[in-house]
Amino acid sequence: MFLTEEQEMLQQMVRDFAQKEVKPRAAKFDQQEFIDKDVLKTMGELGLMGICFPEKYGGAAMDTLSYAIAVEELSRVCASTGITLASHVSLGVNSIFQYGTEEQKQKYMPKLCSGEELSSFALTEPNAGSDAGSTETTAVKDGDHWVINGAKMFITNGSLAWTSVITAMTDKSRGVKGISSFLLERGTPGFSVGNKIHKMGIRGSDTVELIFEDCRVPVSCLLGQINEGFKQFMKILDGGRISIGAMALGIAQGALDEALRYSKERQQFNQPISNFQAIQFFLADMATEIEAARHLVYHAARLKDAGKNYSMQSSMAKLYASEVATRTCIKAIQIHGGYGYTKEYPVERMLRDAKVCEIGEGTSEIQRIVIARNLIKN
Ligand code: COS
Repeated sequence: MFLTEEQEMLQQMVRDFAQKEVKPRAAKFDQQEFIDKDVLKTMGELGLMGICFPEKYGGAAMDTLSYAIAVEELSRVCASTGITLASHVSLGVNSIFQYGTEEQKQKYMPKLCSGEELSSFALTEPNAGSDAGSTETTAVKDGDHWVINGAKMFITNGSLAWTSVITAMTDKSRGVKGISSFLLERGTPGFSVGNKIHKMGIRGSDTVELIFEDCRVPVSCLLGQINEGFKQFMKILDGGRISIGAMALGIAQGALDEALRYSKERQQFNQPISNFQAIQFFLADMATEIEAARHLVYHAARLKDAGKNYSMQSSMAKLYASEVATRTCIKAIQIHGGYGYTKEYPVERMLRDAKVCEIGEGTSEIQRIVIARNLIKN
């Protein structure tokens, strides 16, 4: 779909890597609940961990569309690997790139972009999910330090990350305009990793609680402007939603790949089931919806690259691609019949993985709110 030569080369490179190195181990990652370290290391060597950041910070200086394509190709075979990259790039590293001081960027980005270290982004709390502004974690100023107390929930890459961008209430009287972001390093006293979350899908991806108990950090750990944290992370989420759309798109494409292959191999009534119109209609609908989702995801990425407003389009891309992914996986299982319902075939894992795309980085209902608010305000 109208890619530049550079984007096509990137797509081929990630596809080769994903098919050769990741696909054969995707079921294992799902079962063991972690991704083998060498996969992340190779992703770093391929330039994926800093794909869309400037070379001066160790990035590969590619565009957002290339990044979306990388997430798509990885998620096509293993969504756990796709979301590990997406959380790292869109949320963890991008927060530092967008809001960090030059000193913070110089200190953290090269190791994060090379894949030597991972990053996480900790916004969600036990009592602050869709209502992201009701942050209960607090940061209280004490001389030239901040003292942080609270807990974060469902944090992707949380136990592996060297850097965690966290949000905390710095002025409760100002509501959402009293939230700030901080950049914390692993091992900071008072900052610990809580329970590992055992999930239905994307089980290879690291998801944990983070805990802050009188965690004292110097004022230099503030990320961006004081009390501007809400707007900062809303902008970060706008970009993140493109990558979750890309992840959903990849899962859907992977399910179609499997369904197509199976329908040509599986013989019933003395012929491949792909000869039957019932199966053909499934395949046609799946392919059409995937193509529409791809247009939305790539369009949002292109708007971002062109420096245009893309908030509504990234929500549309995420909303539509996520719902397409779930529908496509259900159809792929139906085409596989009884075998699709077993762990012998990857489509059951793909359905479990797809479901999270309708929940994480803003539920489908939140995306509809963002889209509707944009429509009404314009
Ligand atoms: N970019 C920049 N600023 C934004 C913004 C965006 N995308 N969205 C909101 N803002 C600003 C608003 O303009 C407003 O500032 P002003 O009063 O100065 O205009 C401020 O932020 C508060 O916005 P709003 O009143 O819309 O906040 P709400 O509490 O109503 O929340 C939703 C809005 C529901 C959209 C938001 O809480 C949300 O996205 N929730 C889901 C969070 C999420 O995705 N969690 C999963 C995280 S997984 S990493």
